[in-house]
Amino acid sequence: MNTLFNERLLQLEKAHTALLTRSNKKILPGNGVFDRYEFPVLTAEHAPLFWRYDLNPQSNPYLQERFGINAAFNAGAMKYKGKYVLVARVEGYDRKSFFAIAESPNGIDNFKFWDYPVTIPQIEDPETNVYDMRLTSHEDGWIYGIFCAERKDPSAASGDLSSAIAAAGIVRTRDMLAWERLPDLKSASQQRNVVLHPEFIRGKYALYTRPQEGFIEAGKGGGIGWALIDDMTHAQIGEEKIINHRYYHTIKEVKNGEGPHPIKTPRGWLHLAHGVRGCAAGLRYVLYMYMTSLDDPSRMIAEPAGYLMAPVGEERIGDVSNVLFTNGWIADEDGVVYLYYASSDTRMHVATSSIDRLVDYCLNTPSDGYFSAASVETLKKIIRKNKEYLSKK
Ligand code: M1P
Repeated sequence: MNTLFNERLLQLEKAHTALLTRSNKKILPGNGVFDRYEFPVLTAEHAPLFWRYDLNPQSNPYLQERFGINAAFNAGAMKYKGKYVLVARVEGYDRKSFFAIAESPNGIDNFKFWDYPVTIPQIEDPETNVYDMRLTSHEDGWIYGIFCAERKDPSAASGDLSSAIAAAGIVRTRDMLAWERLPDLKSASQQRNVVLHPEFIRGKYALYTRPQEGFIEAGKGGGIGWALIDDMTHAQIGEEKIINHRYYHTIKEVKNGEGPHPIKTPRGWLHLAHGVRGCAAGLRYVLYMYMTSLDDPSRMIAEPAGYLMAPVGEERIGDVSNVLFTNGWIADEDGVVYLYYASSDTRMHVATSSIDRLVDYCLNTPSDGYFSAASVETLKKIIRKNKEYLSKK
């Protein structure tokens, strides 16, 4: 009998069960737009013990970890068979990411990984790394997953082992178990953060894109793009226009990218995105929102100034610190919105809101005046309105 093995296993099981069954609590009073929760919803430690350990005392007498999980973040999300499902970017100690599905009965806690990770079929030119899947249950009947497929830059100088090329990989499924691989999106530029709109637009598929000049830099990319595609089985970008621009001295001056696909509301499409700016500490990633028109989802109708969410507390720290990133949200039938976001490329969190609250936020939050003087005027207007109201009370 291997006492060391058995004792360690008991301890590991106890800690794992406690983590997976921990209830999550809303942090109140919040800011009226959304509510954060006390605990992250998915972390590296949520990975099943039978992924990380060889559980046979004969072949693993010290009960050592054999397959370390470094992080679980940037998850696509959808409601599937009544469960809140995340398709997370899980990263091993070997730096490779893969996709794994975790589900929860209520969307805010008790997330549990399915037994096996997702098998993404390889294409002729296999990618080195995959990440950041956006899920779209399209009106054509398929569930699509669009992700970043990263390959070593074939034109990198000898000795340069970092330069890479980002392309949009595409898979589709009907049951979340078997995934059919389609050819990568053909695009004149590199692409990351590509998202499929859930409805046909004039009989075509519509993609939110993020043209970029290099692997890291968006450069002259301009912002979040929009392109209509004839056939998802041979997706190719022809005309691409920028629908959400970047501007000097804003939260998205360096780059931005669509988050999950937009949510349809009676007042327009609600969009969630990330914006990036530079500072002395490096890049700072925050989440922001905008709205587009119901009759033309590529036409902006509202954009509040600045960010919706920026990293706070523990969210600020991780493998890539000062980052919030999102590629998944779920709008329930009762109007509650579960906004899933990752912090610092390390862990997943949830915030909840509602369609009505988010529409109110988008339509009634002042937009960016692009100058300090304009911000002062906006603030003075709010103060005067409050003073007037309060004096009459
Ligand atoms: O490290 C922060 C994020 O960087 C990239 O996002 P973007 O393409 O906008 O720069 C992605 O690699 C993303 O996965 C990562 O979270």
